[in-house]
Amino acid sequence: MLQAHTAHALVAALLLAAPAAAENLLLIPDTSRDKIWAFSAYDGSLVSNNYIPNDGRMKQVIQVAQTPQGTILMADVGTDQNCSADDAVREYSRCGQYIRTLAGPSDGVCNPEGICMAYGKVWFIRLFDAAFETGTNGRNAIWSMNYDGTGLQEVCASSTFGKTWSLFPYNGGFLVGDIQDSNLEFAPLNCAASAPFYAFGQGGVSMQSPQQINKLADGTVVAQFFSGNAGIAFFSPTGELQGLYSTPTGRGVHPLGNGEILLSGGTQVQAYNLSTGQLRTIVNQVSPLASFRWIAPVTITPCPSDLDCSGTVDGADLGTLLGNFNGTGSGDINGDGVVNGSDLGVMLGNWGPCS
Ligand SMILES: [Ca+2]
Ligand SMILES: [Ca+2]
Ligand SMILES: [Ca+2]
Ligand SMILES: [Ca+2]
Repeated sequence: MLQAHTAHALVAALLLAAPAAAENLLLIPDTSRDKIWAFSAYDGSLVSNNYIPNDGRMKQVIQVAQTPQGTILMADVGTDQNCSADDAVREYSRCGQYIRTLAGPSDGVCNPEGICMAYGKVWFIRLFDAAFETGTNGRNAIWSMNYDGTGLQEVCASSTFGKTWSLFPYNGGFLVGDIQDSNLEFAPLNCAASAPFYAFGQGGVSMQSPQQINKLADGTVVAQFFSGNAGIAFFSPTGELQGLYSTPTGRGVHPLGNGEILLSGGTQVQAYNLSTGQLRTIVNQVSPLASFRWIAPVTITPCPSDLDCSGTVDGADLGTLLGNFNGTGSGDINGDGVVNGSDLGVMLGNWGPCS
């Protein structure tokens, strides 16, 4: 039978075990250091410059996307635009631990980059670059798979996909950035009527190498362009160019909760203020050099009792806690320096799936 003070501690811990608030973050790969940075989804402030550390697997992660079960998928084009073993879509836990590889060259998937969740599945671009990739029958295409990696298939390979790069779900299909002709193209899921959403040169400007595409709350489509008239471009919902603002970033674009727009690329992460037209620098990481890619939202539900980050508080976590009981280390959930009944109470209060 529990002693009174232990039972008291258990009750207190159970009362404290209410789930912590979920954290909304924006994750940006840094392909210079091969790690993932995290920023506040509200105002873009830096949360961590090493949110998912370099694990030796990441070679050139362009974009991440979060599955409904909370894991993080990384689209990695590998060391170059050739098709090699380090090209992959990999799955990581919400704690940033590698879980498994879901797609790679043995599946016909080379140079995966733009990745997103839409229409109940995972979607990504498979880039074919004739200058690099030889000896395969690959082509530029949109691929999909289920959240668990099953059902992997090429869905759409339009003849107008010159050299596809970015992917954004839009109007029942996708907007696709083509870095060969610098068009933004709309492709319905069956590719039946793939056509320019915005064709290069319209409006008398010459934005080239379209990168991330996104949408603002009012329906305005935004895209970053990396060369030519580089910067952030604004489009009506039907693709008329409405504005162009030169930026030093040219890669990622994502709306912030405070009404600003987060921009990424090169060594910088900046916020663009639509009202004032001003850029606010959040990070300019020159030494060691950063190379920021695209911006993806994630919601991280804290689950400190899930000691092994499996997504569930279960017997494995309990075993670790009991193994360290009256000592230190994994299982000190409340951080008071000792693993004891208080931590056990918290764990029992969190028992089951994390979210
Ligand atoms: Ca590659
Ligand atoms: Ca095209
Ligand atoms: Ca666990
Ligand atoms: Ca403790």
